[in-house]
Amino acid sequence: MQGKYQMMRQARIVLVAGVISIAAGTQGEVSGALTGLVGVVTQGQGGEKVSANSLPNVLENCPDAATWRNQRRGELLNLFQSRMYGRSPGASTNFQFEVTDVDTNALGGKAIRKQVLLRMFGVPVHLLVYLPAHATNPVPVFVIENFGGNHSLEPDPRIKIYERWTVDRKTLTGKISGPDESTRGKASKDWPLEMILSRGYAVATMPREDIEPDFADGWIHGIRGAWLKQSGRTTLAPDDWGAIGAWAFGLSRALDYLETDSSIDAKRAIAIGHSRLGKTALWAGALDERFAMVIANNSGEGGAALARRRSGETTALINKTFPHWFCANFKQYNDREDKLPFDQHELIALIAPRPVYVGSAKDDLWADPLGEFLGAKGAEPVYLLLGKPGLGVDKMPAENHPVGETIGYHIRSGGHSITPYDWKQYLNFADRHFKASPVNQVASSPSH
Ligand code: GTR
Repeated sequence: MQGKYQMMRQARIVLVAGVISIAAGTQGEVSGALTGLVGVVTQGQGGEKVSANSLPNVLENCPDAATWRNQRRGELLNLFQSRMYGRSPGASTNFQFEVTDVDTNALGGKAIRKQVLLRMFGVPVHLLVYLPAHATNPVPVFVIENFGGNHSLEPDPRIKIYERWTVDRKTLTGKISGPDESTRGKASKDWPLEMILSRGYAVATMPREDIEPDFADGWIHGIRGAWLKQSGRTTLAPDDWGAIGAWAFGLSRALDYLETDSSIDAKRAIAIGHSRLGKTALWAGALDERFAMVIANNSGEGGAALARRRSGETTALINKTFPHWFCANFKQYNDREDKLPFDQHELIALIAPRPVYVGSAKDDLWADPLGEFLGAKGAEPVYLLLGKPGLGVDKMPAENHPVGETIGYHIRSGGHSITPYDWKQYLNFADRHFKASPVNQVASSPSH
């Protein structure tokens, strides 16, 4: 899908207005003191000028930290809920969990692996947790949803395998298939578990399709459908949660479980995700302040990338292909991004003062790397207001040169994926903020 955008010219942003604004030439040159993004003009697909807009001021009527905390943050959160991601139920009372399997000799003795059955509004969600085997203290944890099922992380036959909802990419309809043994370990290159565990972190992951299958009518079969039924209703309201809201809810419920696990330090929980699940991680971090850190890898449109740039995927395109991701109200902004009462820098700002990291990839033009950088940069005024350093640079960094302080950013060479390089930067960033100590691993013979 990305191919047809490969020819897209690098977007240009030029200063339009504002006391403190951003000016950019090509991707790689973003300059200007930035304590508030005020105006942008974008050039988009084909290089023609597509819009001249004002980027909403994240600190509108917000002179100090107390006003941010007591008023502005709530205003913005409410706007994102009512216009974009929809309103999710609060912490669910209809939530249970059961630890169904513990293996103290996973990954050749390097890991403890737990399988936990979560139930959200009665819907079963399978959580897989890897912990470093030899940690002496509770460890920080990456909480992340996966695309391929838990069994895709690793070829270990003891990871439970289930029937799963899969989506036909052409018709965008779903069907239940499997369990498919041939897909065991198929995504292992995206999951450098040994590296993560040896750095002293746990990983807790679950398939997104357990929470909601990823197609237009998928919600009927997931937690939104179960919740609606239990609320005694049959149709979703225009501001009810979309699939991203449901997946974000799933991350929070996983954290509910992790808070009960004494090997985990749930005060150092990181919401992380790739692509649509990077959008999910940002939304989860905005809603649930228990997440001490948020990482969005290649999250693009509806994630870290500024919508007003209309570069790569646009609001109309995302709503057309994935009508279930956002609430129905969001469709009002198809081709009308300038009418949105917010932009994505304000989503990232909702995570402040907690550390947040935005990861881009050079060839991932569909996700608009410069838009992702500007989203991260645009959140900086709130970090500064709250007494934290933000991104700390004004220029888009060179490829494979991570930058940032409380807001981290890199643009990796290559395309749309989450790679060991990305994970390494996220671990370095987490180490810096959490000061985790690496775990001494004891090598032993493989357990499978
Ligand atoms: C694309 C979609 C993007 C991104 C990606 C993914 O098809 O247009 O917004 O989320 O999928 O999740 O891999």
